[in-house]
Amino acid sequence: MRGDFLMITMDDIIREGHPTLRAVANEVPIPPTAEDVELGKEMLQFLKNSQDPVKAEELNLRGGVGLAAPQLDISKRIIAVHVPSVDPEKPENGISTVMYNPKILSHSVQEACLGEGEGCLSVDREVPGYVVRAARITVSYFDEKGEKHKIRLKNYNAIVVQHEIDHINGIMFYDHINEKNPLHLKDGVLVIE
Ligand code: N9Y
Ligand code: NI
Repeated sequence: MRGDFLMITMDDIIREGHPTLRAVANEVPIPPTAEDVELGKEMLQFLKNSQDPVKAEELNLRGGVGLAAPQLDISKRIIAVHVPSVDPEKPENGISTVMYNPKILSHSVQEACLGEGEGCLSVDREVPGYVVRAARITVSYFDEKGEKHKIRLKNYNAIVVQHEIDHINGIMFYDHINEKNPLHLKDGVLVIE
């Protein structure tokens, strides 16, 4: 446990092989405790720092769009996502938030994957292959005030949130890759470039 909070860096992130990454994380009390609120803030700040070229270089951070508490060896159902919109005219296309006890309520039949495959800050190797997920999801979560939200996400935002919710369920991205043929894609899977 991190008693008082230091800035999160790459040294805080556990790597594959660590059992916490394979555990199902525990729900957190709602409203979140002061400690969990602080943790969420630090997780989001880490993502912002990691995407700031100057800070990322100074702190030696690998750029990331999402982080889940289990990656810090904290087995709690807390995730942070920071995906700035690519279109400055439409900031609402991005997503930047901390979610407590997030839950996928429903998902599309349509599937999607990133054309580049996926990586993970807890995985220090390239794992080639398509990570096929739902193209759209409806997610409920609680914010730092204990208020409940229900949102629909699609495409890249949906992929990121599914990657993070997988972490709180002990699932790694490569669990979704077709073992025999990593680059095989069924018809109808949307490829996000
Ligand atoms: C951090 C992962 C989460 C994403 C991987 C695929 C979907 C969610 C992460 C490893 C290195 C690259 C990095 C990344 C990025 C992308 C666009 C813009 C800026 C959380 N993680 N990455 N994975 N960076 N940066 O493991 O962000 O995609 O659980
Ligand atoms: Ni990850």
